Amino acid sequence: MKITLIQPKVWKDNPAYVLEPLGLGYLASYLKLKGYTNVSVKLSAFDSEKDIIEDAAKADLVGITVTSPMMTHGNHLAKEIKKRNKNTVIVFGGVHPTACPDTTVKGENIDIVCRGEGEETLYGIAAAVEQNKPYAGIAGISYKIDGKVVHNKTGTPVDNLDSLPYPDRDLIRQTVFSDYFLKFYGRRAAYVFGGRGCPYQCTYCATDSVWNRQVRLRSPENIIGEIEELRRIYGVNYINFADDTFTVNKQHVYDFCDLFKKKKLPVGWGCNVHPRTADKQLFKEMKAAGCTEIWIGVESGSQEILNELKRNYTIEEIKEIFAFAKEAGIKRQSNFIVGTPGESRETLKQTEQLIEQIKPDILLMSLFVPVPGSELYLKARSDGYVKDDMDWSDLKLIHASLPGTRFLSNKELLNEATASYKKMNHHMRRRKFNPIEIARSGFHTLKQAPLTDYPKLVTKLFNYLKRPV
Ligand code: B12
Ligand code: SF4
Repeated sequence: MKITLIQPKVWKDNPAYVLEPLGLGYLASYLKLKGYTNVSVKLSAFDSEKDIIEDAAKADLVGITVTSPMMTHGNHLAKEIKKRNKNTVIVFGGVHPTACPDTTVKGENIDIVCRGEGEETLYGIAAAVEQNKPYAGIAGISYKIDGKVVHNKTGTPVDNLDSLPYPDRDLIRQTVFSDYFLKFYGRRAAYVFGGRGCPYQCTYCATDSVWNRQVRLRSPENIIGEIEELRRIYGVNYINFADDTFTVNKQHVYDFCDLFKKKKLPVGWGCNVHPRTADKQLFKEMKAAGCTEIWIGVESGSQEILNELKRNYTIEEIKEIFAFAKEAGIKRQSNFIVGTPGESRETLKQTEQLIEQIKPDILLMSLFVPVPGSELYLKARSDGYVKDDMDWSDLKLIHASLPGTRFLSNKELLNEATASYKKMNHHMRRRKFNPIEIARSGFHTLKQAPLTDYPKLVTKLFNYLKRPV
């Protein structure tokens, strides 16, 4: 039985912006564990469309992973595959189909939608396809019988994450992605998912549609085993934890740091932190165990907006957490969303003020988009601003098709946001040529890199310094 798994492109005019598809890596290794060894993974970022379609058309089962902006290309691939082989069973999975199972499965070239976690579900589908059995007993899927959509009962999330095999890194081409990180960020990095589920309920976030709010964590031994493998086989020297909130359970982080230190792994790491889940002591431990940077979704400098987004912290807590991380010597990346429904000139000003006060080391600002799976998406849909079957590939970081906020028209919002970004970027540029910071970060990178990576790192440094400011 041949199975092909595919990662489509993201946006129409910007096909990149994908990283290693961990989800497909998990699905592939789980299928192999269960005896389905003829599995290939095709990545639109690297494989030609012809190659992907031809390979998939020879498969008995095709699995396509999609976030919302991948839907357009995912649908296109499904159509081309079905044109060549109408008997191939095509399954869509990932956050978009999970959030919008009805509209997704109505697509004429999609046979099944997987809702939520996919390992056990895809295995169930593979067994049914192989034995030509009905899909009735497979939990977590939606499909059609005589054109009518049927939703089977919801699947049970994997309780013991340590029972899952590590993602198949060869099939998802870890080396290529790690090389990309080395070229652009000076370190051979890989994504690792240390736990599933987030207890918070931020209104702009879609993550709980796949993972729900119940947090499940892999043991420190299991996570570190994966990191050792990444180091040994792929030469990885930096881990980006993709967990929604790596610090969700402090004791777990302490245990992880203890083991990391005992193993003396020459690997750095970074993770997402929710301000309510960390403190001074935790940051010190994390730093001692190799954490070099944290990413904090601050989102806004306005307390009203934070409350409206159900962010669950105060501006004071933000300031405190940034100060703690600085004291521990951890780089702080702050993410802000501009243009959520309550945004006004005043709240934008408050955001600028907060940025000046917390002085993040890396600043990211993006424009609000109500993504499927989030509470704000449901609101925008009931207000008629977005439709389930709209062309999601039009949604970009800076995009102009939304109606604006309660206080600013779309045009005003874009003008204000652009001005604000320029101002803030200027603040970041002032920090960019701080020689102490350059020396510190250069030393850190060299400490973690194998000697063979040194030439590339020197070229990277020159390019960085040459870049116009
Ligand atoms: C890492 C990450 C990224 C990386 C790229 C990841 C990649 N592989 O390309 C970067 C930083 C580039 C990124 C960018 C963006 N991201 Co992002 N990202 C994530 C994050 C944090 C982790 C993804 C991950 O690795 N998960 C781990 C794997 C194991 O899970 P998985 O892929 O979902 O797979 C499981 C199931 O979904 C299912 N499954 C998945 N595919 C399939 C296929 C089949 C056939 C089956 C049966 C099952 C199945 O089974 C898998 C195993 O259980 C998630 C949040 C989250 N916690 O998931 C957001 C998330 C996916 N991102 C999101 C968004 C909005 C974006 C951006 C649009 C942001 C922006 N405005 O630029 C872009 C879009 C780029 C893109 N690739 O789609 C949203 C998606 C919402 C939506 N409706 O699409 C999420 C959910 C974040 C959120 N809080 O809302 N992202
Ligand atoms: S934004 Fe972060 S903290 Fe909030 S629900 Fe999503 S993953 Fe959890």
